[in-house]
Amino acid sequence: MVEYDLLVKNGTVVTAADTFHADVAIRDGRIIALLDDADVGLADSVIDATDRLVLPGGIEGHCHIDEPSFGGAKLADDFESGSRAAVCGGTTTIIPFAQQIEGMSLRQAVDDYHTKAAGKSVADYGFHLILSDPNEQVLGQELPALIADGYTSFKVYMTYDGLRLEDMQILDVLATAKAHQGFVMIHCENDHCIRWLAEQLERKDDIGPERFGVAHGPAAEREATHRAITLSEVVDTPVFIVHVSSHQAMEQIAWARSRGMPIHAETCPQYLFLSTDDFSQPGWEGAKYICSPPPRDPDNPDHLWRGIQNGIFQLISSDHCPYRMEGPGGRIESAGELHFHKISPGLPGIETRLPLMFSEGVVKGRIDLQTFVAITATNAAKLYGLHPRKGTIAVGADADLALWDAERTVTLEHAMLHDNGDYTPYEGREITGWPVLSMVRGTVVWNDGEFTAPTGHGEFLHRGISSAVSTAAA
Ligand code: DUC
Ligand code: ZN
Ligand code: ZN
Repeated sequence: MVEYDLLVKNGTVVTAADTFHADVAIRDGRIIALLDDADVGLADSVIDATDRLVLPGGIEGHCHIDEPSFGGAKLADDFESGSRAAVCGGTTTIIPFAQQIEGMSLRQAVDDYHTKAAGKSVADYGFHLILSDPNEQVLGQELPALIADGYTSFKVYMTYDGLRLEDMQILDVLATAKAHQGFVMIHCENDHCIRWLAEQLERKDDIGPERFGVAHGPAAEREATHRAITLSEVVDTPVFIVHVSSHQAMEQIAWARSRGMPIHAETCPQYLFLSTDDFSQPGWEGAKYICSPPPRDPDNPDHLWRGIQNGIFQLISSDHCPYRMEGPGGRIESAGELHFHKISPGLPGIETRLPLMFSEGVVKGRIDLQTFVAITATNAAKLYGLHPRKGTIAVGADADLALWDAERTVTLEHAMLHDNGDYTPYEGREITGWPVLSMVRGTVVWNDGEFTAPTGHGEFLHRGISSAVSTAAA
């Protein structure tokens, strides 16, 4: 008699709480038992996970896929290439953004992204919304209805033309979030400081890529982070600070958390592994590292690692925003000149997020396996309303698994990755530990070099209320 569709046998299961030996029994896409020594005769098929770590598939809570351009260049990934890159890197759920263009209804934005993703994503997916035009109709009707439909988180920007909201508007968004149990993510950079600093540099014709880090300096991020905390306090509702790059901004978050304020935050691999040294390389090479906010001084990563160890950051996200450098729609063509503010900002990273964090975090002893799972999967599931269905290995959860070879060493090259960009900022890095198999709802989608599921295997996820919001209300 067959009881299991699939048995993952002899692996070492790792969750945000424990590490233990167990066989994972799967039926109808869900985990139905964790067993000591399961009978292979009861399974339709068996994966031998001897010498493998069995982790919950990663959840990518911050990525830009098939979005309109940030500053001219065309984003390289659609839902097919972006989700393929995700699953090859051990990530099985992605939550990209559905961006509202000014003047467009939010519902229209969401419908457009459904069209972009359907039949293409191999990973399961939800959408955060980007609110660029929070008018009365949007805040009074569309947003509450969309929250009720499972779009429970939304991003607002303090900078970027066409996206930037004034503080009054952010307060209105926060008030709507509070009333309807939404969760607000904020891009924190002081727009006036950036523009003023950029103008000073332009006047001196001092416009090389490394000047991006001056115009988008840490003071602008620190001030805006503190302002976001203040806006959250005024409305009395939680916020999530996205892509924290500097220890100065992190210190604001630590300050708020030490006072019990419901401020949550992420940082990204680019702020842990890159620095101003990278975008100070000559010519277009430096342009490859421009993202907003930018990587900081070489001593900054040590501070951020301490923030991870101390729980100031709940998530590590990639902020995957890939461009090609070369060719039509690439960064070089769209910028036209080597000018720090004409180069579209954003870095690829959806596939390298987990291997980099495993190698530099777990293998180098900075974090333990439980923390690794928490900051790359479980906490995202909780904060974005997907737990306990996603982000853990437990009876009843979706069988979204990543099998890791903790010993495998790999030298990163863009040629081995699967996004549609034309470079990786991490070219040549030595990595120890590699995800060798990914499974989405019990279907193996990637098996050590081979795609094994049809394009479009991924399903849309209606998400519940963020744990940040439900615990703040308690
Ligand atoms: N930062 C980037 O670098 N790119 C896209 C969006 C963002 O906030
Ligand atoms: Zn942002
Ligand atoms: Zn982003």
